[in-house]
Amino acid sequence: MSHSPKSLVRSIDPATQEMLDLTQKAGIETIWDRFDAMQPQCGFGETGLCCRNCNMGPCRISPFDDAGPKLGVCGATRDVIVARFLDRMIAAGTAAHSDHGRDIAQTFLMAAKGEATDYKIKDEVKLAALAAEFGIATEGRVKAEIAQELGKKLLGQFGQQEGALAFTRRAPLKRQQLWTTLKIMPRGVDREVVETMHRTHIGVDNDAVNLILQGLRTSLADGWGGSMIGTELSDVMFGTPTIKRSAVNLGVLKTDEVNIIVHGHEPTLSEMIVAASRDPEMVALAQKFGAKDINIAGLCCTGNEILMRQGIPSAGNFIQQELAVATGAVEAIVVDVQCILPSLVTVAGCFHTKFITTSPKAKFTGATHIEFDEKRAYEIAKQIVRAAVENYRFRKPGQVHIPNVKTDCMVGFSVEAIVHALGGSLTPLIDAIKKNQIRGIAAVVGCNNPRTQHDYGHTTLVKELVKRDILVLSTGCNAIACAKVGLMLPEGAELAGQGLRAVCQALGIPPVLHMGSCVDNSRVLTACAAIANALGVDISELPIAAAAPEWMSEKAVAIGTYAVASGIFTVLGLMPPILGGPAVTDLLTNGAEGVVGGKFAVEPDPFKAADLIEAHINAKRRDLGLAV
Ligand code: NFS
Repeated sequence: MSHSPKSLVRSIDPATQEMLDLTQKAGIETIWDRFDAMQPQCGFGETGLCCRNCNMGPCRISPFDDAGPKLGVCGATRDVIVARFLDRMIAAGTAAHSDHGRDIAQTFLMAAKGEATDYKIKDEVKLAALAAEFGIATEGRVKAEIAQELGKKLLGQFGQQEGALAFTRRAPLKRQQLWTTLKIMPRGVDREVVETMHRTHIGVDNDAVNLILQGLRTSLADGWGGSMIGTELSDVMFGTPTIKRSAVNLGVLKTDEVNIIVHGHEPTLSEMIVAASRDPEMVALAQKFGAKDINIAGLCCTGNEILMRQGIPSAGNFIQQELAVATGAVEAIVVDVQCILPSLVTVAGCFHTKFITTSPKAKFTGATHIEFDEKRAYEIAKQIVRAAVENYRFRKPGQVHIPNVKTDCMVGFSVEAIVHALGGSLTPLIDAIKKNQIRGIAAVVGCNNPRTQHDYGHTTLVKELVKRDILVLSTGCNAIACAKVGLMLPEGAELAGQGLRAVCQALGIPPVLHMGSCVDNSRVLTACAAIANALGVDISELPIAAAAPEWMSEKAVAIGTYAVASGIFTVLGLMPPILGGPAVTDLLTNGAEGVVGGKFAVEPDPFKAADLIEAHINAKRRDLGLAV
């Protein structure tokens, strides 16, 4: 099928192109249309030089030395303004991941106490492992007791005021010592976010370097704190992901079934919706209304959570959400928090689709609100599923258009699943790296952004990396992009270089391993720490790198920053709003390496980004005395 030139420019994904043609014809506005309408965007904002932190502003400083005011009204320099704003982005991203982690910890604790009986301790092996890690006695104790103690300990991490976050102990000793020496060891999750908000208030911290150091500390509270707590406890409660098959893209929606899309981030809701959709009473009701069955599809990172654990297909990544609704085949799109476009209310309004919000934290004017309560989780999930099923009869067949585009994928690569696939330890992977079969590892993650062609940066970079024998660990919207082009099938190994291909073929795995949602980037940290510890080196000495080719959210800024603060070279495909602060830009893209062993690079061209990553990996290999 040939698509309009506009659709071809906007995305490389045929399902997206097809739906973009349709929405254009139908006059349904999408994220791309609003992005175009927003041009040209404010140059002060783009360079980070618009400060609205107090009511003497907004202060707009020209990035050029020769024009206009050089200081904010308070006297803040360009670098201070840029550093303050960047810190606030990090704090917001950390807050988002960590509030998710806190919700998981609270649900976990309620489950352990028997107050949220619909949630269970599914993975007792992981519970025992975490108990051992935290010095919790297990002898003669029932799992509920152990879980309660673990839940309390981890929930306590959010409000901890002193010391170090417990999971930082996973990092190599050298790394922990470095964080302590630099005074960037995260003390408590909430404390770091609050302190960042304090220090970026007018007239507090006015030294750009000191501000950035606090930004690093805050991000570490995300990666080694809030996010890691979210991942670990979700695994215990819902099961640690194991390798399984599924499918992605809009073609996973079904013409003859009730389609429910779960969208957002926290598995507490989506897991229950999946369970309720399998309830014989609900299935019978669907059949009564003429549907064959109930089909659940995910979107964004809650989609990744149920994809990894349940094999539930994903309808697409972030930027496809309006298009999923525009298929006219969705009875309900059910959301919790994060990455949910407010415009879904309008798009859903063009169809019979119910847009159901569930979190008291995330209401959307015009949506149907059915508030979720973990203590009555299954009952409410059934209520939501029922609302969707009853809506099936209002579907207008003439409005239904589901692109016949979907791709199979292999997912579920938790650290535990990788270790299992390797026969019980990471040693075979480390040996493959030593032998130069696998040159190194790159974590490619993050969002979509209408600033750049959808999925092009993600898939081109990843293809280039695997071609160069670099194993890719993937999460979030990158994972869905990779799955769409077949990189997450064992056959995807044909695109890999000789060495990586041989390893993948021997193990029957793809060259790109789906490690989960964005919160699950903590799995990448855990894996890197384990490899570094096995080799007796710091994370910054490993032949590894990270990239976020199409990032857009504040969460992505927090993730990129904790990667760098953990010693990982990180390539962004899009420029963050920092160029107005020359000293900050230099610190992040250059000086940081001498301090924390990691730094940022910004490279929109995925081929050049691959060159940067390859060069970095080669340099690290040389330093370790490994062949290049
Ligand atoms: Ni993470 Fe980006 Fe959102 Fe997931 Fe996708 S947009 S920061 S990848 S869904 S959180």
